[in-house]
Amino acid sequence: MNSAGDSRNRGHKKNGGKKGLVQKSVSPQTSLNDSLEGEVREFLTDESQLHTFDDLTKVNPVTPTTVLKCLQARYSAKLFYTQAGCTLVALNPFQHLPDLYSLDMMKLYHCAPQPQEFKPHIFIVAEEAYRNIRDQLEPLNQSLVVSGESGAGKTWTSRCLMKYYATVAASSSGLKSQNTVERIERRVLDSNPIMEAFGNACTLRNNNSSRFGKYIQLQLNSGQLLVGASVQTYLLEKTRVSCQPADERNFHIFYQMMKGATEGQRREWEMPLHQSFDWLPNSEKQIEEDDFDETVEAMLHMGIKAETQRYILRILAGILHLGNVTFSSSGEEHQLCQLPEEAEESMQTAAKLLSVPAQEFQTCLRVRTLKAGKQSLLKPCSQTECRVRRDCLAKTIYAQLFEWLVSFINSSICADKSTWSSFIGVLDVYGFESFHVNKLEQLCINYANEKLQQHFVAHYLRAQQDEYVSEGLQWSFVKFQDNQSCLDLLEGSPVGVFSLLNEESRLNRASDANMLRVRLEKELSDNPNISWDKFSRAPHFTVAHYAGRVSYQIEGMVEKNKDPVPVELISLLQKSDNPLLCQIFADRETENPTTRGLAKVTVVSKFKNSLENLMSILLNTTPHYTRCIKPNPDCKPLTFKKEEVILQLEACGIVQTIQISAAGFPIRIPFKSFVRRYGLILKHLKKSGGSSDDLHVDNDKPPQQEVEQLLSMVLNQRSCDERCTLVHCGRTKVFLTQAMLDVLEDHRRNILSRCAFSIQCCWLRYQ
Ligand code: AOV
Ligand code: MG
Repeated sequence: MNSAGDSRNRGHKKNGGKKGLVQKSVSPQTSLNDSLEGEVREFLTDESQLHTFDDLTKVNPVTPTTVLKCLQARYSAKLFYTQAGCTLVALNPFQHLPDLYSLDMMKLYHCAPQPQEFKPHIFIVAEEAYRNIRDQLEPLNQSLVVSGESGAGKTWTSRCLMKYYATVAASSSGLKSQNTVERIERRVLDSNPIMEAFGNACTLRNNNSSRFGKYIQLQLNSGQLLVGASVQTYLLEKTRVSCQPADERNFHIFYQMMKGATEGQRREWEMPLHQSFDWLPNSEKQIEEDDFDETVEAMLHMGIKAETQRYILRILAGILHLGNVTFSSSGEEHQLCQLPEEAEESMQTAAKLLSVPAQEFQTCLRVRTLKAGKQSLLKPCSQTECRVRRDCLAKTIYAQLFEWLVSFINSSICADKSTWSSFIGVLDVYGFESFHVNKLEQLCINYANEKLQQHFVAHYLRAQQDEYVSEGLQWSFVKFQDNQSCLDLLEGSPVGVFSLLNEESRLNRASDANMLRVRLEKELSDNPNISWDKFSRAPHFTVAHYAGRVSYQIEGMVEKNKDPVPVELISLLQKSDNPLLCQIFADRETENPTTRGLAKVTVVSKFKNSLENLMSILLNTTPHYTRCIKPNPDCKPLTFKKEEVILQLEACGIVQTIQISAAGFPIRIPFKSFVRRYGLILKHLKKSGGSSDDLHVDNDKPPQQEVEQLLSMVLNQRSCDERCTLVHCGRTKVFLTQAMLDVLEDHRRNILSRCAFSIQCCWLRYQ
């Protein structure tokens, strides 16, 4: 494992991007934690000072309790950001803090020679990534990974990062006023309200919950100015269009239309005020995201013309009317399901708004075409089948429209490859989910989190240990959880949850849920990461994730993975007179997927592929991790619930990260550089000790001997055990704690000032 990125990052962090040696931090906290004499780190005794620890690795002892206390004290003191070694912990303030994110604040962090000297802030992370590119450090491209549970502040933080770059790296003009965020910067920022209107919804956990994952790459030219961006999205929760969990809502855009439409639009969409739609529950709830004008304006800025917007909104209105179509059972297997009178009306309106032939529309929803060789057989659908087809139509249209929007946004903001030379990627993906009932979506989301956790562990924790080992250092590490075995369980081939699920999906068997359960139990019986609750009513399997155990419902999983769309529905949409609707389905196959057998791409295989792509991008970039924490489940300002927070700290491995960062030796200096900087201390000590050794530092002596001699003279008052907690010599470099570095720096400074003094005396005497 290459640890260059890690040690480089740490040196860089303390050093404000300058190569060479680490400067003593001048933050107010320094004096509290570091002392030249006596204890290296003070024990946590004075609780009134807890909030002053701006880096959790400096808290001693590092335990979940002390970390928690420290975070709580900081939260009360309105200090929402705290460093945790290489990770930034961001506590959600749940209140508007314009001063904390003002233009002045951006300037402060951007223009500071060493932004790390200021209080921890998301702008430090942003600036660090930006300076890494400026200083051409490898790997050049940067990834800002923002994680945390639902409502913790990932999307908010991602937006904040984008705004920072759109301001400090604005190609249109400098840091003169807020209005300078124009043109490309403006369009990049406008992608947010559009994607949030279509991809976010009000859930029990978050009024503005992202129902898709997002990775945005901000493209910088050689002058480090923002010249464009590209967006990649993951797994939109399209089931929400036709089925909203209790007390939750559909995607924001539908409510925005309902609340913000003009009279003319209402007439066109046949949507009088207070019309009720089955797929628009909880529309009485007022949330600030219900801002239609903002979405419309952002779409205009993005280059989506008024006419195209009209097509988009007609499609959405059509979907809403489709939701009011109900079917009554015919009672007879060979008879068509009937539509109640109101449903008939809704069906007509939906057909009109989707601009598809009404008769064919009705038939498609109620009749299945079975292909037997060259012959087609028509079979009336049962009431349930009709509903499934209706929902499927809505979900397919919505998902395809979302995909079209994302590619439109990309075409509008992506710069030509020849014009940009580096990028900063911002990753905002759904956090770990564990609900009462967990389905295929949760399995995919939690799998993504396992992958990210592995990346994090590999990059920061394992990299540290590996470097110690390769340098021959004996150091006992806190145990960290490696989640490879869970990943093997999920993605293992040929036997793993996903491969078995895919196989069952391709086999197209009748009782697939049962078959899947039988196969999982049989083929994964030895795996300690999976278990079965024999007594639960519906079949489940439970996975031991790094963040906790989650039970997944097997019923419906195979069907969801197949994600079948009846070909008749696709052909219908291709006949639409709505040019946009027609266009977005133009390339879709109308061949029956069952006849194409194994070639069918499943939901899981598609998701796995896009995740693999993402992981390979992350592996080739310098990562920066921000962990967002939700201090209370009710989204209330200034409320800190310890139980909630500790679970999140454990789930993201923060405590372990802090322990490793604090227990280890974060500063590493190659022997030669070490001698170059501190050689004069050795010379001085030899001289003052009356050593008969040659007083000048011997350049032919191997630098390691030089280093060891120097350290033993500097630390001659300390016991062997004590020395081991301060410094170690590896094969090629010295590993130090911050405290040891401070000792050396002070020695060096004293000697230099004494030299300067004697030179001055000589000079005076000479005069
Ligand atoms: P999420 O992205 O992590 O959840 P959000 O970024 O949507 O969470 O944050 C939830 C809410 O918390 C926001 O709507 C803001 O009101 C508030 N918030 C978060 N960070 C800040 C901040 N730094 N300052 C002020 N308010 C903040 V989800 O998308 O649900 O996983 O799927
Ligand atoms: Mg979000």
